[in-house]
Amino acid sequence: MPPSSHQPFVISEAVTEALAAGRPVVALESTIISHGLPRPRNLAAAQEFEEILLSAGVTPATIAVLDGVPRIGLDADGVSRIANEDMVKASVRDLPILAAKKISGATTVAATAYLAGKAGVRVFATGGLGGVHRGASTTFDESADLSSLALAGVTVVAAGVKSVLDIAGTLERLETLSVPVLGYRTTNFPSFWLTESGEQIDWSADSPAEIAAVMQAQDELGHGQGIIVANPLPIELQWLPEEHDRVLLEALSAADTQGIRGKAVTPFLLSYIVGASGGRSLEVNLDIARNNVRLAGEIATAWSTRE
Ligand code: PSU
Ligand code: MN
Repeated sequence: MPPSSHQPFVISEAVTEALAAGRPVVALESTIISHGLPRPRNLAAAQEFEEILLSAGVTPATIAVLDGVPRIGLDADGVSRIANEDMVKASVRDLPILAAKKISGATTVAATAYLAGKAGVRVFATGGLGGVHRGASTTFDESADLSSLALAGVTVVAAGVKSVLDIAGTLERLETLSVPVLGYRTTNFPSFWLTESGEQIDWSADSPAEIAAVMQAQDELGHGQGIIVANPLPIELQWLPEEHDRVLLEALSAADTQGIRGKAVTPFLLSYIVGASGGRSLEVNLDIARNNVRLAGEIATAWSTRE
């Protein structure tokens, strides 16, 4: 391919048109589909997340690397590829390697936020963010999601960080990285499968319009980094806390015994927890993601119709 026609990443036609017309667009990540949810539910979930947005008049931009090319907005075939192919889990640092080798990868929150920011997609929905792992003071295991959000001008809706992590440590790092954290109608930071972690945060927002106003103010101040909207699952939908705590400890101990390290840790824990909870954690995980996709759609709509 001659250099002049080479594109480092491709924005789908639907997303290009929506952005050009100032219509709402929401980015969706693909690691949750490829590594976070089991087959075949993952494909149904990926399609459902897009449907939720479409029916709210919002253009979905699912993001993944296909054959080396980062894509912002996938067609039906692309969505089924991330659900069914054994793709690598791709963070920001993997993007140039995938590009040069022309291989496919499912993008983490870090890589999705980076690519969404490049494309001008301002709102992004996921389940739970990566963060500081328990024991990070010796392993240094901290998700690139945090540092990436500090650089990408994208608002991410997440049910906090997964409770497998060190939540207090993660909040400390977000403070250091100067990433604004807003609870949605709460100052009790959520803990993914559970509505509340008990960790208090400074700020909350009560409406999508208020979040759009924070985005606008951040743009005007010129501090072009991400914003986290911590959106708790309604209490009646949360996982039973006793069961959650029991399965979590079991999963952490299995990861330790089996010597799971690096980027394999999060997928291992999530899939272990699905098995050990008899599928219950999966149902809650799907409710979390739906809840976040819905709110992200509302924020993107408020953003596109702001004064
Ligand atoms: N949230 C989910 N399921 C997931 C993830 C988040 O509900 O599978 C993924 C995201 O892609 C996130 C990644 O970026 O886990 C974090 O992995 P790590 O801790 O290795 O950075
Ligand atoms: Mn890690």
